[in-house]
Amino acid sequence: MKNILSIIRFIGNNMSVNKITIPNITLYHGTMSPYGAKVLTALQYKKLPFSIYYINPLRVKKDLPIGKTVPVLRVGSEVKNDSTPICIWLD
Ligand SMILES: N[C@@H](CCC(=O)N[C@@H](CS)C(=O)NCC(=O)O)C(=O)O
Repeated sequence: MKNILSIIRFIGNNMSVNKITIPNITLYHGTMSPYGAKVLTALQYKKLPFSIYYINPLRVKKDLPIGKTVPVLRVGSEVKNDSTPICIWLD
């Protein structure tokens, strides 16, 4: 089941329709983070293909591409943090 989901996610992350390429979307999330859950919900609501990178709570600042808190969202080469601006960005 996990393999099927990763194949679907891979296809979703790499497919292009009529020359419009869907960028790779990665959510940097913490398992217990309500703010991360908010962005996760927004991604699911928008039916966007995305991957999740679970941040080790002991390495938050080291593992995040920007900022000091989760969530962080990468869309292609753009990266944003703070859940509310991220949700507005997705909208
Ligand atoms: N205003 C931020 C708050 C994010 C936040 O506080 N995240 C917590 C986890 S729920 C965090 O990353 N804390 C890291 C730390 O304290 O080292 C947002 O809405 O994204």
